[in-house]
Amino acid sequence: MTTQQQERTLVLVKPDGVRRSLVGEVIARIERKGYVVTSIKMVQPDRATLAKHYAEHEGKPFYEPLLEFMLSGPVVAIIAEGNRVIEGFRKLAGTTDPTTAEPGTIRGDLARDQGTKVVQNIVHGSDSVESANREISIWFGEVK
Ligand code: DAT
Ligand code: MG
Repeated sequence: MTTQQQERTLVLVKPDGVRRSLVGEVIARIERKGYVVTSIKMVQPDRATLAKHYAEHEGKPFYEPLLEFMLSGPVVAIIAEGNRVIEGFRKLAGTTDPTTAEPGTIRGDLARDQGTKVVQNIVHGSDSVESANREISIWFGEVK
């Protein structure tokens, strides 16, 4: 736990979060935790970018609804840095299903199941160092 693991993670504020003006709320939670936002941009993603980002989910029942949802409006892409930020941001985000995500987390406090085919849960966060490097290069065109 004391080992230095200076990391970067890719955070997306998804279209539901942007529509609901929760960009500042997400950034505030990242910063209050002590992580540093080092890059940020708003983008209207295209299908090819999203297909790369969500390649691991291709073929799953929620894949097409997921891409449609992510195409439904702009997203804010953020690189956050800090010791163990990959795990730390996933904890800030809460579990995937917003109904059962713990209160105190982004998803637990701010999202709910809307009965749609894909869960709309405000944020994405990379789940490993490999994913973070891959996703940062997809959204920011660079590798660590
Ligand atoms: P996470 O975003 O928590 O890493 P994931 O990578 O498994 O979750 O899935 C990507 C997104 O797809 C997730 O944020 C919401 C949606 N999703 C995942 N599993 C789902 C399911 N069983 N039904 C509906 N949507 C789902
Ligand atoms: Mg994931």
